[in-house]
Amino acid sequence: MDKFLVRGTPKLTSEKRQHQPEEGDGDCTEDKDGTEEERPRRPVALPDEPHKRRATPWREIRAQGLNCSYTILFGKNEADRLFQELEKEIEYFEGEFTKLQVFGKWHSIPRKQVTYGDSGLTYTYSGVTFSPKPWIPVLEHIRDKIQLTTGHTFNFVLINRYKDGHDHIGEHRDDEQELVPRSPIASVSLGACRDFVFRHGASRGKRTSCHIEPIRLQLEHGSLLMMNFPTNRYWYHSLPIRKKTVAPRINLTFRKLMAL
Ligand SMILES: O=C(O)CCC(=O)C(=O)O
Repeated sequence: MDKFLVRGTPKLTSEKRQHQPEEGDGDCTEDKDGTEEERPRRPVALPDEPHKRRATPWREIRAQGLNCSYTILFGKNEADRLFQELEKEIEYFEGEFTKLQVFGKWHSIPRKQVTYGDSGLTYTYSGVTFSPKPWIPVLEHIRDKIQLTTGHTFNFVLINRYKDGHDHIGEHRDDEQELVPRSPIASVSLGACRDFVFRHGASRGKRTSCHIEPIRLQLEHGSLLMMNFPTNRYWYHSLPIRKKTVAPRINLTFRKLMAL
């Protein structure tokens, strides 16, 4: 899953993830592309502030082969509290698990990463197999809120921490063989608002077979982005470098894995 292209590398062969830094004018200022409609839908998200208890509307994001939904899952106070608790409780991988192999060379990943989940599961990408750490209360709380809100269940979470706008993740699809086929991926963002870009597989690289506009989103503090099937079959996503961002961000992608 997680492979990135080092600047100047001429050609990708087996890579699924590419690091393609894109420098924007600033954070969370770009226009949104793609088809979107705003309407209340089946899951009912209740903000944590009692005086604001009402369903948060979902934004439906649609394009050819892309099916995503976006909402604010946690109000500011709750999101602040969760961010602080994650900062205190999460123990990120160290040593060999902080490196990726690309073209036979090892590179440090430009962020911190860790996995938590049900025991017995494993997740392999870039040739490294990760065993999740056992669930802790703050992660169970976030997972349970997503499950209640969406009706989907999750047994694994990949956590990425970006210390500032220099940390990033390259273009990739979440298409590992361990994922339950057609299961959605639930992406919760806490901390700095960052740009997030979807690019259709047919529109990547120099020799593109067609031109499909990328879709740019801003992932806000407390937000939930549901990446539904078949999004990850056709679209790559990335969190580009944004040098003006100085604040940290934590992203949690909840997934449903099969025990292989
Ligand atoms: O930080 C993000 O929003 C993206 C994380 C991501 O792409 C992933 O976990 O696969």
